[in-house]
Amino acid sequence: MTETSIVDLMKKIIDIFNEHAGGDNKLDKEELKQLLIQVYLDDPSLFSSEEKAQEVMNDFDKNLDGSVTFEEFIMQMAKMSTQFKDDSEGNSNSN
Ligand SMILES: [Ca+2]
Repeated sequence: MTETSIVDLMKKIIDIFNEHAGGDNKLDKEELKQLLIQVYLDDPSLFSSEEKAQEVMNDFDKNLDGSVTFEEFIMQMAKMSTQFKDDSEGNSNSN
Protein backbone atom coordinates (compact mmCIF):
# COMPACT_ATOMS: atom_id res chain seq x y z
CA MET A 1 0.00 0.00 0.00
CA THR A 2 1.39 3.40 -0.95
CA GLU A 3 0.35 6.96 -0.23
CA THR A 4 -2.84 6.23 1.60
CA SER A 5 -4.31 9.60 2.34
CA ILE A 6 -6.77 10.28 5.11
CA VAL A 7 -9.38 10.92 2.43
CA ASP A 8 -8.82 7.43 1.06
CA LEU A 9 -9.12 6.04 4.55
CA MET A 10 -12.35 7.90 5.14
CA LYS A 11 -13.75 6.67 1.84
CA LYS A 12 -12.81 3.17 2.90
CA ILE A 13 -14.62 3.59 6.20
CA ILE A 14 -17.70 4.92 4.45
CA ASP A 15 -17.58 2.11 1.91
CA ILE A 16 -17.28 -0.52 4.57
CA PHE A 17 -20.12 1.01 6.55
CA ASN A 18 -22.40 1.12 3.50
CA GLU A 19 -21.45 -2.37 2.53
CA HIS A 20 -22.59 -3.75 5.89
CA ALA A 21 -25.38 -1.37 6.84
CA GLY A 22 -27.68 -2.43 4.04
CA GLY A 23 -30.84 -0.62 3.02
CA ASP A 24 -31.63 0.94 6.39
CA ASN A 25 -28.20 2.60 6.60
CA LYS A 26 -27.73 1.34 10.13
CA LEU A 27 -25.78 -1.53 11.59
CA ASP A 28 -27.51 -3.99 13.83
CA LYS A 29 -25.41 -6.09 16.15
CA GLU A 30 -24.80 -8.83 13.61
CA GLU A 31 -23.88 -6.34 10.89
CA LEU A 32 -21.52 -4.51 13.24
CA LYS A 33 -19.94 -7.80 14.13
CA GLN A 34 -19.39 -8.73 10.49
CA LEU A 35 -17.96 -5.30 9.77
CA LEU A 36 -15.52 -5.37 12.67
CA ILE A 37 -14.45 -8.92 11.91
CA GLN A 38 -13.57 -7.67 8.44
CA VAL A 39 -11.67 -4.68 9.86
CA TYR A 40 -9.98 -6.58 12.68
CA LEU A 41 -9.07 -9.73 10.84
CA ASP A 42 -6.09 -10.10 13.11
CA ASP A 43 -8.16 -10.10 16.27
CA PRO A 44 -11.28 -12.28 16.07
CA SER A 45 -11.07 -12.59 19.86
CA LEU A 46 -13.03 -9.36 19.93
CA PHE A 47 -16.14 -11.46 19.38
CA SER A 48 -15.15 -14.59 21.19
CA SER A 49 -18.30 -14.44 23.28
CA GLU A 50 -21.80 -13.03 23.06
CA GLU A 51 -21.03 -10.78 26.04
CA LYS A 52 -18.04 -9.27 24.30
CA ALA A 53 -20.06 -8.70 21.17
CA GLN A 54 -22.71 -6.93 23.24
CA GLU A 55 -20.03 -4.85 24.97
CA VAL A 56 -18.68 -3.74 21.61
CA MET A 57 -22.19 -3.03 20.38
CA ASN A 58 -22.84 -0.86 23.43
CA ASP A 59 -19.65 1.11 22.76
CA PHE A 60 -20.98 2.01 19.32
CA ASP A 61 -24.68 2.29 20.01
CA LYS A 62 -24.66 5.52 21.99
CA ASN A 63 -28.43 5.91 22.27
CA LEU A 64 -28.92 2.19 22.85
CA ASP A 65 -31.65 1.80 20.24
CA GLY A 66 -30.16 -1.43 18.96
CA SER A 67 -28.65 -0.05 15.79
CA VAL A 68 -25.54 1.92 14.91
CA THR A 69 -25.99 4.92 12.64
CA PHE A 70 -23.15 6.30 10.56
CA GLU A 71 -22.69 9.12 13.08
CA GLU A 72 -22.44 6.68 15.97
CA PHE A 73 -20.05 4.56 13.97
CA ILE A 74 -17.77 7.48 13.10
CA MET A 75 -17.80 8.80 16.66
CA GLN A 76 -16.66 5.47 18.04
CA MET A 77 -14.04 5.02 15.32
CA ALA A 78 -12.66 8.46 16.21
CA LYS A 79 -12.59 7.52 19.87
CA MET A 80 -10.77 4.28 19.06
CA SER A 81 -8.27 6.20 16.93
CA THR A 82 -7.48 8.34 19.96
CA GLN A 83 -6.79 5.22 21.96
CA PHE A 84 -4.42 3.94 19.27
CA LYS A 85 -2.68 7.30 19.34
CA ASP A 86 -2.25 7.11 23.10
CA ASP A 87 -0.90 3.60 22.77
CA SER A 88 1.65 4.55 20.16
CA GLU A 89 2.87 7.47 22.24
CA GLY A 90 3.17 5.37 25.34
CA ASN A 91 1.26 6.20 28.47
CA SER A 92 2.75 8.93 30.53
CA ASN A 93 1.28 9.17 33.99
CA SER A 94 0.58 12.84 33.69
CA ASN A 95 -3.17 12.71 33.98
CA1 LIG B 1 -28.10 3.89 17.93
